[in-house]
Amino acid sequence: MRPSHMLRGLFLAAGLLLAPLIARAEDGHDLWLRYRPVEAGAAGVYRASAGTIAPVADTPALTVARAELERGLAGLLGERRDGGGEILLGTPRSSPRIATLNLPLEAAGAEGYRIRTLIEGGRSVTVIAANTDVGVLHGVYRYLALIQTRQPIDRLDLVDAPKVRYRLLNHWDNLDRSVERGYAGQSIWDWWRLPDVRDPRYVDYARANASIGINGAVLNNVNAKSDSLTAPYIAKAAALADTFRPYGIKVYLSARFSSPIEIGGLKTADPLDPAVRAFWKSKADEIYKAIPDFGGFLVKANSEGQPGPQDYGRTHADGANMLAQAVGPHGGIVMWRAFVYSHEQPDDRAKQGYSEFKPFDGQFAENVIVQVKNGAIDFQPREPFHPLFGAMPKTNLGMEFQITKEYLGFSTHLAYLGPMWEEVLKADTLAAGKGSTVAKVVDGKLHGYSRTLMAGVANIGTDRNWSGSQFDQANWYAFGRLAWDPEASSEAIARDWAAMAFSPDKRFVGPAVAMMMGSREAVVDYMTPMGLHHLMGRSHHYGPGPWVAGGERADWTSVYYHRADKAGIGFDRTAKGSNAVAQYAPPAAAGFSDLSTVDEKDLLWFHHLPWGYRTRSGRPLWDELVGRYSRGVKTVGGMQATWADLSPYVDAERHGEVAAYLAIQRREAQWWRDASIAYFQSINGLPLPKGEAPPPLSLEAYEAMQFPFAPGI
Ligand code: GCW
Repeated sequence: MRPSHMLRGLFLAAGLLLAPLIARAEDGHDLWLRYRPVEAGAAGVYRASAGTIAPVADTPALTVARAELERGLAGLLGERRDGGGEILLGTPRSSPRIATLNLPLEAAGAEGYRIRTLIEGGRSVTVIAANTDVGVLHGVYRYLALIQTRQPIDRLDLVDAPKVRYRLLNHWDNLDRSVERGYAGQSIWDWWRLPDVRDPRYVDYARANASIGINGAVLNNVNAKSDSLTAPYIAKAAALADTFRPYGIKVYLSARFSSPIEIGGLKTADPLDPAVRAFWKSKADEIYKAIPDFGGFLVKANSEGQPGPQDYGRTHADGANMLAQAVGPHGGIVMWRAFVYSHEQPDDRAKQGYSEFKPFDGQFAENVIVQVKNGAIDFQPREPFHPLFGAMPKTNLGMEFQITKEYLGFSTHLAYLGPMWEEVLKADTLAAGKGSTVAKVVDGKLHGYSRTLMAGVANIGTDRNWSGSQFDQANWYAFGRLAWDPEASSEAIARDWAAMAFSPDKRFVGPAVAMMMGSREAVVDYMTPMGLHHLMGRSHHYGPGPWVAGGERADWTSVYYHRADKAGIGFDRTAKGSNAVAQYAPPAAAGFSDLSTVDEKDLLWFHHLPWGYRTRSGRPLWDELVGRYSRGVKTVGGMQATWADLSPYVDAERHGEVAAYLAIQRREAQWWRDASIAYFQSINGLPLPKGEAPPPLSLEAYEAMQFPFAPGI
């Protein structure tokens, strides 16, 4: 044997011996698709039914479905699985065997699946069947998730289908690879090297999305550049579309409304001008030539300085319908954002979206979806549901959530957003009687919408762990699951994620999920308790800035929102104040207006109250606020302790990373508490409640802190 061979042999032998002892280093790159081996004790049972995979028809989606199944089973159960079971996947059209089974597949719809165990000649055959190839792929991911979360798979009979038709990520990614409000590195879209170079990450991105049912991606920032609609960029988008297609994911683009001027050589972008309409029609035709299944356009118009139809005295409906007419013949849609507010408008900013859109209910084309943020201001740690939900029965309304944590501590604070989204989706608009939940608006049941949409502003970037932190992956995951089923439980989703991303061991999942479920409320407590909102540092939104005042526009300041003075605090949105409550259905408005019925979590969103106002705890408002700030900090301390205890179940790399982030969060939670208290105390002159520590620094010291390099702008 040559010495080099001998050495290699030695290393191999040593490696084999040590392998079981050394947990594989992990960096989170595999997301929830880690497919690590099932414990020896349980693996046998799984191997008995998850055996060989029958051949599939040679279509792109079925090919990736089979490959994913093989990859997942090989990881979970090993390459050799000769327990006798067989897995059969396909559609009645692609598989004669499945066709003869005559499985009821109506409930699987166009993207769902049915999984059923049959016994054929004494051996188990697991059938993963669907009406479409991509439905089969979704079924494969569900099947793998059952094993990943250690559910039984030997007697399956389940059927599932998405309740929402368009389940989209919105990337606020710029063409120079910076990401607006991105905290996970640069954009994963390497626009410069596309279309020639197709980063393998694009495939993993598609796999991750398909595994949770996301079926579309808006590639570029809503603050859009017209360049995205030029031929070279269409070709780049087409390369991504080609990569995503087998996974059932379509590409969409944000369209800048003034493109006819910037790249079309026209003098106007007036939506009623025939030349402008012709521009958009031919632009759509050009895109569909390169991307036959192009999804459509997302538009931010007449908002925060973006161009729009109002520049020409036209309406949102005029603008949206023009684009809808251009993509309609190709099957495309237009998502028109309702996030609008204007500095010329002195009215409460919370009212402006409703005021601008409600009058046009029924005037939008059938293939337009008005995309509404969950709350009326802007992705705050807590907002009451947006008053447009329930108020536009004749207009398709879609939900826009923000997965990236612009206002919840960027990627260094652990905040699981599932409960926040669930809270909004479960909120009852009372628009058509009790049970008119936001979820039922969004899934179309309440008003019979022809098209339904859930969009999430992505938290994905070039960081190895994709989302900037390990736990922020859970927000991507939860968004997909809730888009599929807006009535799902965020806690059940957290359990699945924790089991797949870390460990299915109950001793891990229980405490980890408890920590996740309380994490968003902790952020609310230490940043903006009891209905306070928009108190973050100016423009970068990093850290506390309750003192922010002056500057370009009032509704970009904190004092506009908290309205604190010597006498009290809070934004009066009742009939005595801005009367924003009147935008809700009357019973909901009454509930918010009445101090005896409004939930204390929304108290200062709707009411301006004296510092001595008696809260439900019996404490005066000021004491209650201080108590909640402190409680938030304490909760983070508890999260640190929980995480420390979980080290036996987590690889050292990820455990260390999460611990380091929690230390940042603990420090910043304390900073939030201290700076907020210092500021409000300077306004009300009140003493701190007994036992509450005074802020260690002066208010001036907090105010003087500058963060010129905060990420995400
Ligand atoms: O919250 C604000 C953000 C902007 C964003 C805007 C929007 C894309 O601070 O960065 O712009 O919302 O949703 O359009």
